[in-house]
Amino acid sequence: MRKVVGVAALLCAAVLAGCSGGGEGGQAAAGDDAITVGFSQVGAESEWRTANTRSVREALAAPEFNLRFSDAQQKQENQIKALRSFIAQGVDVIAFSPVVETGWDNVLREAKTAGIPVVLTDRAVNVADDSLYATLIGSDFVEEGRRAARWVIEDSQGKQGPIRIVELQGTVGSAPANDRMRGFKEVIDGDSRFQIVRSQSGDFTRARGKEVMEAFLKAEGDNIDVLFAHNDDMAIGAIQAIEEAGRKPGTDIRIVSIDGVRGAFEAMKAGKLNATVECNPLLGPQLADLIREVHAGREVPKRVMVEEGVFTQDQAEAELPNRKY
Ligand code: GYE
Repeated sequence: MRKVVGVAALLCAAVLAGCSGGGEGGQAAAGDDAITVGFSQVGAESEWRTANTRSVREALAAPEFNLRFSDAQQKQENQIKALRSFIAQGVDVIAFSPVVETGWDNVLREAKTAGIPVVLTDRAVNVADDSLYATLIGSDFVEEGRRAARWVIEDSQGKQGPIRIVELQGTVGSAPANDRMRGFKEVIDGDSRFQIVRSQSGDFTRARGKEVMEAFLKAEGDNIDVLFAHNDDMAIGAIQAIEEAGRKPGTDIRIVSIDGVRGAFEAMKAGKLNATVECNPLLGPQLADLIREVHAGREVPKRVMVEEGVFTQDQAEAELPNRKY
């Protein structure tokens, strides 16, 4: 690995806009037998992602690791470029959080041919051949969608239908958007009072969440009872849109979202968000363990799940000081 470091640094500078090493100012340098990891992150679209990046950087630190970090800015083409660059650099292990599920077969085959194991983190891929990656560490997004729907049903006890729901989807084609939508619908479809009247992507960002909610409000007027947002950031953007439209978020429109970031707990404390389903971004330590294992050539489980729960307004104040993201 040592010999290719010069080339790697060059490639890094030339090919990857967001590429940076792990050893930033004042930190220890990577040791001689450090594991060189190429990590391609989705972007910086949400509070969840920021916490996830921090956790990964901390866990894959020098001297044990030599981290090459690249930010894809939510674009698959950037990620494919980054992965090809990591292959050219001859990194020991590639880890990445795929922006979308499909379109990975070719580049993953290239990694396999080069003998570089791939660890998926956070989001899944849809490939014909499962042996193209070693393992996936991440949350059960389908279950998160089900949990959000179960909360809506519980919250609507004694209410008569029709109960009109709008849905803010995550990034189109991403595993969390596909799975959360599926899990939510599966449970909601079991109760005939509910109708999902609008469902559109807000790309997991506050700005888009606000814009799309504005469009929903324009189209549906006062006929929206519930908002289900695939992440907290979009819910927070939507809360602003609802307030600007002169309605009361959390009261006139009941809101459930996913992640459990600090901003969601603050919004719950203020009575504007009703519930958040936890999705833990602090995957760094478990990711580091899996990287150690695959690098040592040991067998790892194909799927590693993250444990998480659901929080409501009445728990927000007590739970807030415990939140680590
Ligand atoms: O829920 C959202 C982020 O992939 C689980 O991506 C992650 C999702 C998370 O942008 O906030």
